[in-house]
Amino acid sequence: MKTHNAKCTCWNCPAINLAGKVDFRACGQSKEVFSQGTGEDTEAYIVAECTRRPDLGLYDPMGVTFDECPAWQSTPLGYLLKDMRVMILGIDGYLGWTLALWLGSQGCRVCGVDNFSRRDWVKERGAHTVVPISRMTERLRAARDVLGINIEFRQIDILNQRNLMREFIEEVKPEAIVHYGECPSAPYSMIDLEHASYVQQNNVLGTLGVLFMMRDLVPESSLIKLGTMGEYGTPLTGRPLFEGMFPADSVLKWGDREWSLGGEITPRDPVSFYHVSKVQDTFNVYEACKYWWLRSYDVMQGVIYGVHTPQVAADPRLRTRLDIDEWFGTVINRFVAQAVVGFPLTMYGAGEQIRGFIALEDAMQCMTRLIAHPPEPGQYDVVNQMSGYYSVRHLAETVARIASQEFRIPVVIQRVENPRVEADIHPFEPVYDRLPEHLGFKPAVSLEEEVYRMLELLTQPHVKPRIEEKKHLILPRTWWSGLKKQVETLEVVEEIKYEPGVTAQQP
Ligand code: USQ
Repeated sequence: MKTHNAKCTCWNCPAINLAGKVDFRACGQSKEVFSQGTGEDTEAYIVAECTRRPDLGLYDPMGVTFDECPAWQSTPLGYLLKDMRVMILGIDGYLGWTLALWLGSQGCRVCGVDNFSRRDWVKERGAHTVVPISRMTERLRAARDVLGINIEFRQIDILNQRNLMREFIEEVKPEAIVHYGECPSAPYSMIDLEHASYVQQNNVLGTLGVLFMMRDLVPESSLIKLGTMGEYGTPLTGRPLFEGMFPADSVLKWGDREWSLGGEITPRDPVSFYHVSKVQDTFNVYEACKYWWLRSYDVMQGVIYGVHTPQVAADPRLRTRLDIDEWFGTVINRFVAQAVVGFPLTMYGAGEQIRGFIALEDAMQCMTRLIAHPPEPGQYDVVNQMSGYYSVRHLAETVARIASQEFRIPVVIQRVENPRVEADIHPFEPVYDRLPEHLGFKPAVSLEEEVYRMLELLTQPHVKPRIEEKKHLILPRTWWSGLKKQVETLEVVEEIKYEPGVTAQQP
């Protein structure tokens, strides 16, 4: 079977220790230097020692491929290291919990940390997850009883309890660390100075601590760090949004002179103080890879949406959270909830803003493929993780159409004042080739399918009243300008009524 990582070698594998006649943690050294000479006679040679197969002794790290190594096992998502130890930071969140169950069912040994701050932020705003979720102890028990997955959990604050974090990493020696442990909300970071400072400190300094711990304790482990497509902004020139770095053949032209831009980090133009924190992370992670030869994928994820994976749907106690308030609800999740309770869908401004999107289940597939294909020592790499891009108007119309035609819910779409400072009419050309072309990602869920699944869940009697209860938190009141008022309706755009006689069926 041809898989995306079959020909990776021990050079990529986190289960090795590197040794050799060279200061291989110094910056600027490349694989080529070592592959040229592996003999005693050369100045720069490097050897590997396998922590899983110590019987191999010292050997050439490029000599064994994943498809030759018995520690790497073939799965539908590529070769995966047997019982791979994966640590998830932010394991109690929307993505973290979903990934824990997903990876557990792929055979990984999953552990994770969380300080439950997502639950606290949402509570602070007076909101709640509309899909009920269990306490962590209940979640862990259900994972074991229903799915046979044992997850090792520690309640740790990454930023303020660095000693505990250090001890846990030392104890587990994770082979991959997935970092979801940040505050993910642009509007939350724009409430006031206190919230902006909190988000930046929590995110940037929390991550910086993790980088130092990885340097000291698990330098061969890979870091899969959640960034955001919003780091790039929406440049009005229409310049493509490359995957982190300029491609090799790009050129900077000024006057009659030209320079290659290949490999340089592309310009960032974040759209909130939260997005700025992600840009700062980008540079910190990049530097750590350069100084210490850490290995990292910086995942520029589009706006996430959805409720479904086979694991979270397996039992009500395993469900992941779903927020729909102005601070923690992402746009599609909000539109579906609004449709369910007859609240006119809130398109901000012209509704022509375009963003990249990815369904929850597809995001899980991408993360697994990244974990299965660890970067090389020193490799800082970026993927744009999305499966398509749409305007906000297209999303509103899609939700309205499916709700009315399939669920007999009439839907009104409105345009409201845009509380954010963002271009609402702009070009948008994201490049998102690496995951599908190099890592075998095939989106498995269409926008329509996931909206349908969401409507199915959100219309349930144990969910719908929880949306009704928080209806007053739907209209945004956090203005980027600092204004203190609720947004007003600019226009009622469309009213889509269900057609009598149309029966519900899955698209
Ligand atoms: N929007 C509306 N109506 C709404 C909510 C949002 O028109 O009721 C618009 C916003 O103005 C924006 C777009 O929809 O243009 C997306 O907004 P969002 O709230 O869904 O997403 P955003 O604030 O960009 O942040 C979310 C996640 C964040 C992640 C980011 C990916 O909360 O963690 O980094 O998506 S991206 O947008 O690609 O930067």
